[in-house]
Amino acid sequence: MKFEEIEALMRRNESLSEQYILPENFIIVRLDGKGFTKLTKEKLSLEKPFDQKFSQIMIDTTKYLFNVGFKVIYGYTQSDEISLLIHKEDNTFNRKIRKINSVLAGEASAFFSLKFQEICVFDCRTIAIPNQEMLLDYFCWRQEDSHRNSLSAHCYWTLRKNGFNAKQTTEKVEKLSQSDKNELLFQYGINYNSLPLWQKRGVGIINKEMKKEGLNPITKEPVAYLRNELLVENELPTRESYRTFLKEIFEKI
Ligand SMILES: Nc1nc2c(ncn2[C@@H]2O[C@H](COP(=O)(O)OP(=O)(O)OP(=O)(O)O)[C@@H](O)[C@H]2O)c(=O)[nH]1
Ligand SMILES: [Mg+2]
Repeated sequence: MKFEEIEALMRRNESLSEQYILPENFIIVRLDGKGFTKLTKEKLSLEKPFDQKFSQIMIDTTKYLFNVGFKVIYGYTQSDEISLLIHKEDNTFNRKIRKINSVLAGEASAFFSLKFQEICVFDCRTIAIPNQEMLLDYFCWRQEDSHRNSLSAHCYWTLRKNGFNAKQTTEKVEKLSQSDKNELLFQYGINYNSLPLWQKRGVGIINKEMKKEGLNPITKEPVAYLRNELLVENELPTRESYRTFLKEIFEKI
C-alpha cells in the first residue's frame, strides 16, 4: 500500500472510533487516583485515615483544573477523586471524549506529581448529563459515597491502631451497619459527628463572579468591576440542603 492510502485508512479508522458528548448535555468528568491505596501507604506516608496535606493538594489540583481550557462551573473532591462540571455549551476538543479524558488525566497527574515529587497517576472518565435533576443526583451520590467511605475508614484505622490486624479489621468492619460503625467509634472515644466536615462530606469549589472595587488609574476615581474567583467550601451542606446549594450555583449558568 502507498503511504497516502495507509494514511487515509488510518485516519478513517481513527475518526470512526471517535466518541463525543452529544450537544445539549452537561459534561461531568471524574478523575480518580490510580492505585492510591498502595501509593498513599508506601510512598506518601500520610496520616490515616485523613491527611490534611493530601486533601489540600487534591483541592489545589481541582482548582488547577478550572484553568486548563474548559469552562468549569463546579468542582468537588473527596478522598482521591475529583469531579468537575463542565458547561453545557463548552466545545473544547469538539467534545471528543478521548481528548477530554486524556488531557484532564494528564494535567491532574502532572500537577499532583509535582506537588508530591512522586509519580502519581489519575484516570479520568466522562459522563453525559442531560438535565439539572441528574446533575444534582450525581453530586449527591458522590457526597453519600464520601460519607460512607469516611465512616468505614475511621472504623478501619481505629481498629488497626488498637491492635487488630488488616484481615481481622476488614472482616469486622464489613459486617457492621452504619449505626454499628458510629457505635464502634464511640466505644473508642470518637464522636463521628464532631469530626471535621471535609472528611465526611468532601469539598466543593465554586467559580464565582465577584464584585470588586478598584481605582481608575487615570482619573483615580473608584470603579466597580467583576472578577471570577475560586471559592473553596470546606463545610458543605448535605442532602436536600446540598441540592439547594447546588441549584443556586447551576441556576446562574
Ligand atoms: N492515608 C490516607 N489515604 C488516603 C487519603 N485519601 C485517600 N486515601 C487513600 O486513597 C484510596 C482511594 O481508594 P480507591 O480509589 O478506591 O482505590 P485505589 O487504590 O486508588 O484504586 P483504583 O482507584 O482502582 O486505582 C483509599 O483506599 C485510601 O487508602 C488520606 O487523606 N489519607
Ligand atoms: Mg483511586
